[in-house]
Amino acid sequence: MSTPYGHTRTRVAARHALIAPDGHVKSSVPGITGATTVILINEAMGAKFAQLVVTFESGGRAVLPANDVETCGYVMSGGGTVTVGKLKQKVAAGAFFFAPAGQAWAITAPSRGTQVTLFQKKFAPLAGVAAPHALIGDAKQVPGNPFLGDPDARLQVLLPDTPAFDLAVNIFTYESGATLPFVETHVMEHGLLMLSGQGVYRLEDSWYPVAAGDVIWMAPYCPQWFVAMGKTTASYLYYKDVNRAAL
Ligand code: UGY
Ligand code: MN
Repeated sequence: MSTPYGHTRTRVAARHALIAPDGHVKSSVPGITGATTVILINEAMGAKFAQLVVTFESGGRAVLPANDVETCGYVMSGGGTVTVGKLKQKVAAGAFFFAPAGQAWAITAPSRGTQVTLFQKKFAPLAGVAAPHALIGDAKQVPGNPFLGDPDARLQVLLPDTPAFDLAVNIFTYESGATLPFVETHVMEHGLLMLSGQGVYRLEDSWYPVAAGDVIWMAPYCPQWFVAMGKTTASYLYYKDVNRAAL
């Protein structure tokens, strides 16, 4: 059944948000051409990072200059060529890249309809630790490990978990019926994209049915919990800030 006029599952609260695909409105973002770009999460919402989805036309491109922002990209569908500093690689769905602050990056020659999620953050350097390095990888090559011992809730950690990196980007895959083992409440902020399947997300004291294409923002200390439901596995891609001092 189609959604009745004047209704949406989207909800933007002070400390969490659910953004359903029906409400997307495009923005013009400098450096991105021949594409529809939607800024799903950013500082205007209360977040300390940005999450964007870019849908390319053929001939589109994203060519971003070096500055104090780091970017992690995940190819949701389609493919093209990713360049980060001296790295250059043809990529397909499931590929990801990390462009550190201070390095220019580009997505060129995308096939028509290629979709890429971008997480962007102002880099927080750590005294005495070298800056993180550029990388281009493939999520299919990253092992999924049982989360806190549960083989039905598997976590793929895409970026190196070392002090150099002040962000993590992971993929969480749940068998139907699997859950986050407890209601997490933590200092780290999240930006999340449902990649496949469906389930129910608890955010603070609200429970939301969610499905592929939905985006969620969780502010620091937003109580959070998930159960996968339905006849297929559910998976989501998510961002978190990590590895920096408490004060
Ligand atoms: O890494 C995490 O904090 C993760 N367990 N959170 C989540 O999936 N909502
Ligand atoms: Mn969490």
